[in-house]
Formats: sequence, structure tokens, C-alpha cells
Amino acid sequence: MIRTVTAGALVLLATLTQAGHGVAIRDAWIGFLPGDRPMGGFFVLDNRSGREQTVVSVSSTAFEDVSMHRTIDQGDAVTMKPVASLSIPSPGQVEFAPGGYHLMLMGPQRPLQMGDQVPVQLRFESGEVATAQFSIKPLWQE
Ligand SMILES: [Cu+2]
Repeated sequence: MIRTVTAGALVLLATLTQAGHGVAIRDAWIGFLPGDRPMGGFFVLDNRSGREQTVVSVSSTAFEDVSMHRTIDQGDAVTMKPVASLSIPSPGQVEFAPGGYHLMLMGPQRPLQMGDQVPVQLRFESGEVATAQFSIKPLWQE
């Protein structure tokens, strides 16, 4: 079980909050890998907006390419599949965690190191955009 404690990682979505909605991204972190290897991004998306919210794209100024993936354990093989969009009922939450849903972050625009914070944007079907700061952390944490 991987646990992260990210002080102050609760990032309320300004646009959604202003609109009287409630979607929060919390415990946002990226598992560090050196060089140009793709890194996984993890967080909890908490939807209390009163309506279903669908994430349709993700991006970051710190990476050339960001996409949503899901790790699927097929018994004899573990594969990753792209996730085009992801709907979260309200109230409800989705956990992006190692072994399941994750962000795949490719091509860091500058060398990253432990402790860095990088912004990631989630775009919703409604057109609203949420930005959260993701902390670069060791991939394996007990
Ligand atoms: Cu992946």
C-alpha cells in the first residue's frame, strides 16, 4: 500500500469553486524516474459538485505529453491502456494510484528533481479547467 502525505495538497478548483461547484484534487504527486523515462502521476479527484464530471484531457507545461492511463493486470501480463475520458459521479471520487489509473507524463521540459512542484491541468467536458501542483516524490513509498 502506497501512502503519501502531502501537506497543503488540497487544491480547490478556482473556476469550479467560484461557480459554486466542488471538485478537488488532493494528494497529487509524480513518481520520480531519472532521465527521459515516462513518469506516473497520482492523485485523488473528489467530486462534490452535484453533477457528474468528466475529465477529457490532461496537460502540463512541464511535460511534452500527458495522458490518462489505466494499468490492467491480466494475470499473466500487466498492460497499460490509454483512457480517453473518465467520468466521476457526484458525490464520488476516483483515485489515481500505482497499479490503476494514472497520468503518464512524457518528455520533461527541464530536468526534474525530488521536491519539485509541477502544474498539471485537467480539462473537463464542461469546459472548465483545474490546475493542481504535483510534487515530485520517490516512486516507491511505504
Ligand atoms: Cu501508463
